Amino acid sequence: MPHIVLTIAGSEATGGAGAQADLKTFQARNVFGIAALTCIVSFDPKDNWNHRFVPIEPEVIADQLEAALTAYGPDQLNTVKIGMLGSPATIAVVSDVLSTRNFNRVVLDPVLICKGQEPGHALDTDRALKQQILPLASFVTPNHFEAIQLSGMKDINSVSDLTEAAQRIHDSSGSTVLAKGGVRLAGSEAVDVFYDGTTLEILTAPKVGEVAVSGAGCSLAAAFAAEIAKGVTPLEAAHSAKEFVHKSITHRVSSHAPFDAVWQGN
Ligand code: PXL
Repeated sequence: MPHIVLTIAGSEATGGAGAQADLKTFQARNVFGIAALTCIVSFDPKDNWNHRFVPIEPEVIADQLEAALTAYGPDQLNTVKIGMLGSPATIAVVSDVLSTRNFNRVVLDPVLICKGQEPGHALDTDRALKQQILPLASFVTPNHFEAIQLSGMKDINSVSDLTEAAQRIHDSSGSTVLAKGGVRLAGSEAVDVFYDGTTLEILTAPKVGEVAVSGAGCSLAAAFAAEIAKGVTPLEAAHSAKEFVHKSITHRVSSHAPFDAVWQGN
């Protein structure tokens, strides 16, 4: 029997990011992936590929989670990855459901702002995510922008800044942090920082170009979730997720969209 991992995430119709990236990653890492959708994101080719964002009704999110959590009991399903939630109403329902089951492993990819959302609305969403979801997370995987938001730092310009952000986020949330530098920090290496309160590890892989590839962050968090579901230690999971995403970026897929998408296959 494979290990089972649930993703609670949005759909991104070009297939690079969101639930599609999570499910492909789960398959590639040999775990049985299931998904509850929180929103539908459709990039708009007529408007500079900005995000069109439609939330799914909270009751429909609750229905999906009821189906998934009833089908798979706590003995089978104890790892969940959370991606884009996108609205305070969605956050409230996900937080309620998460509190009803003692998931040992909640991996929060704290997708904060989606282009195309109202700024005021996005601020409410950020606040709700910090207040209601972050306290339930055992692991949090912020990207550069999210690490700034969650740590309260002014900016992150170096590996030591990213390290400080990871430490601050750990200290305020209690979660193990895997902070993703991606292409945002200068230099030839893509650097991530792992910090669990005791172990601090700088993970590196050569950058594959200087342009962000869609789905890299989602796939890193999903691969990390798949590995810990199998019982791998968090630090080992971070290393193997990093290697997996490096490979997935190397095999990226280009399209008529102005960004490439990671490919988790060969
Ligand atoms: O990469 C962040 C992300 C997560 N989830 C969904 C998205 C995006 C970015 O486009 O659309 C659904």
